[in-house]
Amino acid sequence: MHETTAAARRILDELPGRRLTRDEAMTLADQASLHDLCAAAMADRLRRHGRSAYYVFNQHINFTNECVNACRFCAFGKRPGSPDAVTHTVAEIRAMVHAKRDQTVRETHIVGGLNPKLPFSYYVELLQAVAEERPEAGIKAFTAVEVAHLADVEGRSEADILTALMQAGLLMLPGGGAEVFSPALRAKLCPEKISGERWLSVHETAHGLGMNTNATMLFGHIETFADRIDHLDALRTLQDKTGGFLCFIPLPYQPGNNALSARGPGGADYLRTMAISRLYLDNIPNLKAYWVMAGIKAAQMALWAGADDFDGTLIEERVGHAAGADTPKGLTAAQLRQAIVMAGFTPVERDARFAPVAGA
Ligand code: V47
Repeated sequence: MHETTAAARRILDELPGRRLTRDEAMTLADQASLHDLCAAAMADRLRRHGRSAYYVFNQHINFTNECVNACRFCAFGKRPGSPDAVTHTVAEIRAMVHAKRDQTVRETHIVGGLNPKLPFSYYVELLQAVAEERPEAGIKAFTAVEVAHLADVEGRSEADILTALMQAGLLMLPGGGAEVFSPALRAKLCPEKISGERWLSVHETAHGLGMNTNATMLFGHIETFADRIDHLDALRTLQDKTGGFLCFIPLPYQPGNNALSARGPGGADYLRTMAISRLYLDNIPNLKAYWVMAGIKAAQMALWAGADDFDGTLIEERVGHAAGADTPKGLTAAQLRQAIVMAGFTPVERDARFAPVAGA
């Protein structure tokens, strides 16, 4: 595979300026060459972002790995009572942020697991402490899965929970927990997790409250390309309604230390998926090449397949590395800039909401 067929060529020739249908996206997935897909996605990303490739000074923080959901692909979460389960106090999290005070950080990315012992007040105090320690960084924290869990435990609406979290300092929701929306696949991959519909509904609520969010798709395991396009279609439909998504992140499945026996996508599949995502999601401004899970070299190539964001310094990533990601746990800004320049793009520092940092 793949020489571009006449049918796929016709679709590519009609781009840009026309929205891909689901069937057309499937035709491209099955019948367009990698080269032609990347050329079309590159033309699209050049129109949106020119040669800029964004990166951010960020710090990843994981407050707990204890989780009542046992997602089959996840090597990070530990069952309650497991000897490997760790939950940090708010004071410990504050100290983690404080310990990096000498480094620039413009985005604090906080995620954990569903630990039923943590009361809602913990989440509020956590945000308040991080906002106090690092007021200049936007806080991107707690996935839709955690928001739904807190709403259920507290017997409050998701809007109520989100409003209280925003008042405590929450700027954005990260894109995690989306996995693939197909109910049949979720039943196999993550049966305890909220449905795709509920994930979308939490994001719709957040957008309605004026909060931006990101979206992910976990791919390269047991799903088909049709499942991926259904997932993209659900995101595009919601984005038409709300306009609240800032960034889409295709996450290549990492096969280590987890209960799923699947291999993970190869490099060509990663690039095809990025390119089709860029072409399909005409209403989402940014696409992230998440170097942690893609690998630095594939992430560099993804900048030629429609991606414009290289994510960040991270300091210490744990979710991908628990599942065997063989990348460093963090990169310096100089390393990120060098990777972007060596890929043929112009590094542009951004903040948590994707605004370029003036004077950077
Ligand atoms: O939701 C879990 C995924 C996600 C594996 O919003 C795995 O900017 C691959 O969402 N292989 C968390 N992926 C990470 C995430 C994220 C990362 C970077 C930036 C942003 C953003 C969001 O990691 C989980 C799950 O989908 N995940 N296990 C695995 N074995």
